[in-house]
Amino acid sequence: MVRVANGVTVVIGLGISGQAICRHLARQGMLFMVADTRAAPPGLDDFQKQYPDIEVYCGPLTALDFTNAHEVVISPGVDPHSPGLEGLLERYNPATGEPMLVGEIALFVRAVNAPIAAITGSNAKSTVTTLLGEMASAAGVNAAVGGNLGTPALDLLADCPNAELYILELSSFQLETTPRLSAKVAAFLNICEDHLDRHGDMAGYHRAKQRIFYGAQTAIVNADDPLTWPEVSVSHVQRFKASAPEGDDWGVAQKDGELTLFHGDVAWLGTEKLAIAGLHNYANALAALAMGSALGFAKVSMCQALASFKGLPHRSEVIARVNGVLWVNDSKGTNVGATLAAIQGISASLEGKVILLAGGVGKGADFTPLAAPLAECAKAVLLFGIDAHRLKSALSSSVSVQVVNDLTLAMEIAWEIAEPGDCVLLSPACASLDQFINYQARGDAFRSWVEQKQLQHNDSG
Ligand code: UMA
Ligand code: ADP
Repeated sequence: MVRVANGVTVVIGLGISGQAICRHLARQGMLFMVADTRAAPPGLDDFQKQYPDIEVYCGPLTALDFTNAHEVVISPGVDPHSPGLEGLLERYNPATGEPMLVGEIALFVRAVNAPIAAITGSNAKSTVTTLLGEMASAAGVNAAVGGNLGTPALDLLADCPNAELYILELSSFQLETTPRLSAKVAAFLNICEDHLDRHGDMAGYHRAKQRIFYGAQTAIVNADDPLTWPEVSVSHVQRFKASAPEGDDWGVAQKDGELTLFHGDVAWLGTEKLAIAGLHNYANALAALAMGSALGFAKVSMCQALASFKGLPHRSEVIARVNGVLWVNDSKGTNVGATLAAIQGISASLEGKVILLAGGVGKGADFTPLAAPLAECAKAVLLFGIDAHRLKSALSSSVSVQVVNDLTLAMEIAWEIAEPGDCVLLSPACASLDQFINYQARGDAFRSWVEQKQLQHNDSG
């Protein structure tokens, strides 16, 4: 047994968040050590060079005795219910007034001295977080943007000490270990099955996401998705929906023959002015507008930022049109809800059929909601990765399905069967980690294959 010395904070995990937690504790002059379950966590050598006096324990958490620890701060990728951590979430810590085990965001809340705008949801977090950041910048507000996206939250405190606002994308993993966020504005965008392998079931996943509202002043919620509505009391609630608004809602409706974004009965911006497309993206725009309004941003600045926002790479990103076939990279579609949004967004304006490339790590999700929309609009589904056969069982009675070894093989088959007017869509409904380092590497592999094919095609033509 390795006994944690008296008064020492234990940082669990030496990944991106873990290292940010260490930097934060070092800045605060706290005594700390690191524990990581991996024999050789990535970045260990550099860490030890930078912090030669900090103890790093690599091995099972069950071999650690936390009795005398000051606090345990866990990385988001580690389950707080892992063996070895029993009882820590339930144990009261008299030094902090919080549980003995917390995550990085708890430390952020204690140290921050400007308001927090927080965004969670199964999908669209990064899009809305980025968009809100651009709205803040157009409105002349010095905002720091990060969290689950980009710079880890605790690094923002050091990098942007004069920020007037912190805009944080927060995952269920981060929220699960945040006792009280106290956000000025908290948005819960949508929820579909995801991360069930970690949270056990939808109830556990939903419970973690609901924590975004603890201590919030204003909640921004999806009018069409009651699971996003706060279960704790929040003074102000604003709703958005991807259809005509009711009452004071944010919504989208026809005006003078153009689909237009509305707040209540006031028209804000015609969707033809936007570079992002699809009803799901209009919902994202409305969520960001609702957040920006609650934060006091000027309407004109928000509309300006919205009109120039081109969307993020790997999210329904058009890569090329070759031989009349559209190739779209939605590698960030890592759950069923995202893939449904991509299929619906694309098939609405397609003359031909969709050829869907999907598969990877399914995280325990039920894939059957994809069957009916694919039956309507797909020519074929090409599956790869560890959960390809689970996807096949859910889809094969509705659409032509083929399991192949990897993404490259799927792209080669798609190239052969696609006809002018069709769209080859990479929207895997799964995480990438069985065959790629991350979703970006998967999307980059798709992009470079398509671009090379396009070059060959242009040369031969
Ligand atoms: N790990 C171990 N043992 C350990 C520590 C980690 O096996 O002791 C493993 C984890 O199980 C996981 C991997 O290492 O597979 C990384 O875990 P981590 O907690 O060290 O992750 P970080 O490198 O700190 O990155 C995390 C987020 N990753 C996760 O929550 C899994 C990053 O989000 C985030 O950008 C970063 O913190 C900064 O805040 C990525 C992500 O995939 C993009 N997030 C999930 C999502 O968006 O769906 C939640
Ligand atoms: P997150 O950070 O929550 O993963 P992203 O903005 O990165 O969100 O988008 C993730 C995936 O969700 C992409 O495939 C994107 O096309 C899809 N998506 C974007 N907006 C929505 C929405 N409102 N509903 C469902 N899926 C969406």
